Amino acid sequence: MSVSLTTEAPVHDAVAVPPAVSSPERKPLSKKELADDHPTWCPGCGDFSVLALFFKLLEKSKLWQEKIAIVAGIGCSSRFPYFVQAHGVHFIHGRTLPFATGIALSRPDLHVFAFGGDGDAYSIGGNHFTHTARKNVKLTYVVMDNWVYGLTKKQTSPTSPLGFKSKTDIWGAVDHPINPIKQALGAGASFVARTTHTNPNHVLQMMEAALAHDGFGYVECLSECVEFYETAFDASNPRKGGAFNPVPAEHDVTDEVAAYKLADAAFPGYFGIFHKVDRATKNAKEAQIVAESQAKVKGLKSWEILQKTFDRLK
Ligand SMILES: Cc1ncc(C[n+]2csc(CCOP(=O)(O)OP(=O)(O)O)c2C)c(N)n1
Ligand code: SF4
Ligand SMILES: [Mg+2]
Repeated sequence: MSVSLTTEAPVHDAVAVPPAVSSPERKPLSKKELADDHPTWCPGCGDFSVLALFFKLLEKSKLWQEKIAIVAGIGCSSRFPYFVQAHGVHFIHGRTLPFATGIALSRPDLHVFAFGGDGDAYSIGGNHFTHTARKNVKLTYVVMDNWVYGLTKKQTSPTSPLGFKSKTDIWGAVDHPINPIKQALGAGASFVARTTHTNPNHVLQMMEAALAHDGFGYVECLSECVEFYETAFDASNPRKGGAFNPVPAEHDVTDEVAAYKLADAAFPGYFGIFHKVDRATKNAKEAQIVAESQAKVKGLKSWEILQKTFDRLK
């Protein structure tokens, strides 16, 4: 994992926001080239599937490691950047999205992926989740939800169901859990999908669709913590007698109210794309403002404009 981002690319000097950079001529990177440190997750942890499918995603989409940045907060799932040979940042707990937003806005030549857990995303980072969704920052965010704080050894998380016994709720969780899909819809997310680590093809499909989305591509992925919440998702796993219910084919992904109703189904609920609409990204809006401002100062570089501002303040 590299921790520094090179700065040769123009920061805010670009008018158009180029898409994630891929090149059809270059050979796709293999898992061997993409893998970095050996994951430190417990054997059987659902996070392994997400990592394996992320490698597949990069290979399939021909995204080069020097053209992506991976940002995570703190948690077992947030160790993700260590395991990928690319630009990566293991940041502060819950602050994944502000950091990822900064990179996405200032480096339009990179595609930003953010990974994290339910605690990082919906608890300490809950406010950032809301605001990044409403601002429609162009990045791909995969939340590996295990309904528990894994790294800190079993505390109740915002998605732990009522009655879940943990170190913070020894008699069972009493607080109503949040529904991440409803939360994302309520915040105005432009792409909302749900998947589960036990269905690899589906995880890959959802990540591909999120990556292709021009905006905030959010994927809620059930990822079992075999150490502190084993069997949590059995009801969604056909191999354990559960049911994997795809979002009905007739569902209109542009219909937010229909998406909300689908998200209201009791566990195991539905899996697939709940919502997808085209809305201008913050990246495009900012690039436009910058271009218009720069047109007024004719050809000056960003630092020269900044210097002029400082000079005025003297
Ligand atoms: C500011 C701050 N508060 C609390 C912690 C302790 N802490 C580390 S990870 C974590 C929860 C992680 O849970 P989750 O995001 O669900 O990730 P998981 O380990 O389950 O993948 C907490 C509370 C911290 N590192 N920093
Ligand atoms: S504690 Fe749970 S979430 Fe963390 S690595 Fe182990 S199985 Fe995975
Ligand atoms: Mg968790």
